[in-house]
Amino acid sequence: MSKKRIFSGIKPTGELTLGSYIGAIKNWIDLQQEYQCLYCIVDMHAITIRNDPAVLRRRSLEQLAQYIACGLDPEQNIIYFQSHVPQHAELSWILGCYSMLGELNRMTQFKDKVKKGSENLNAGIYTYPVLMAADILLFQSDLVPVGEDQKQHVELCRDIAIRFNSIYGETFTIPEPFIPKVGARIKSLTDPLNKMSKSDDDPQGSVFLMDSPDSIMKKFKRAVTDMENRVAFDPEKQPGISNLMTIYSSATGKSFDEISAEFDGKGYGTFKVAVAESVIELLRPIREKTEKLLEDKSYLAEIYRNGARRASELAEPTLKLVTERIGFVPKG
Ligand code: AQP
Repeated sequence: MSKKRIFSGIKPTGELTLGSYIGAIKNWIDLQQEYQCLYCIVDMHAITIRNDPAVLRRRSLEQLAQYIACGLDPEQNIIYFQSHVPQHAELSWILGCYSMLGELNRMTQFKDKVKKGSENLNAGIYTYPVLMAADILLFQSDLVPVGEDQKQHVELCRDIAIRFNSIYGETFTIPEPFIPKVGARIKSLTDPLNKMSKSDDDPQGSVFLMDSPDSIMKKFKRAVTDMENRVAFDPEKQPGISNLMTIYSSATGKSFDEISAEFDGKGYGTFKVAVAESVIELLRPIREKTEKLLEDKSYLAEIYRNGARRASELAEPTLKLVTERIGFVPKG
């Protein structure tokens, strides 16, 4: 039996964080043996915000190096830049014609951005979930590993696929969201009610994969906690401590009970230093390998060219089937 297929991606809108690693990449690594995986740098999604072109290019390459440094095998997985595979944009246009305004209006991420009153509320932000549906459906993906916040977009993708299939007959595989239990959402160190984000205005809230050990230690020492003075997992009453426990658990493999026992009566200061040290050791090899990979741009180019070629080959039969079904004249 052929392996089930997985598509996932991260947009290069900022430096990758510990949240990107624990919430996404770490899970991808666990999946790479069992599934056929496409791991994309979704640069087309990144341009819904304004970027300095040189910075976007640097971040995109850095993100590719980080995928590999984190342990993704470029032979086993298809790793590529979204903009190098034009079928993403082609299918996105078609699927846009099968997506209803009412559906897009209901997307929480879009509504949040409207509520925040961003100055750059462009059409790309609105149609972002359609492009995401195209990313997934283009490869007949079975599973989509995403964080809790992206679940609604995967549901929309399923609805679009079901609609298309019901009009034209079986065309798309209906994908399932795959949400990890631990680390589903890593919170900001300075604002533990909110997600740790690449583009957070407060860089003290996020630990970046390329942060120096010194900077990581400082960020954890300053992390917001509470007055309870006990290391217990209680996200309602103790969101900061619970977040630090999730991070520590992910870095060391220890359970929450083990962590509570280890720091019983020891105070938050000791706990914060232990979390920082575990993260420093977790990220050290990733940072060092990324730096090394970035020294050899031709190796990276070989990976992304090869990835784009393989992704494009895999996408072509689906796009051909879709265009036939909707009535475009075959290219011949
Ligand atoms: N803090 C997090 N905890 C758990 N998972 C996270 N992810 C990101 N941050 C965390 C997961 O990473 C995947 C890729 O996300 P993305 O970069 O494409 O979009 P995002 O979720 O919007 O990430 P950011 O860092 O918050 O980016 P910006 O600041 O640009 O909006 C997703 O599976 C996501 O859940």
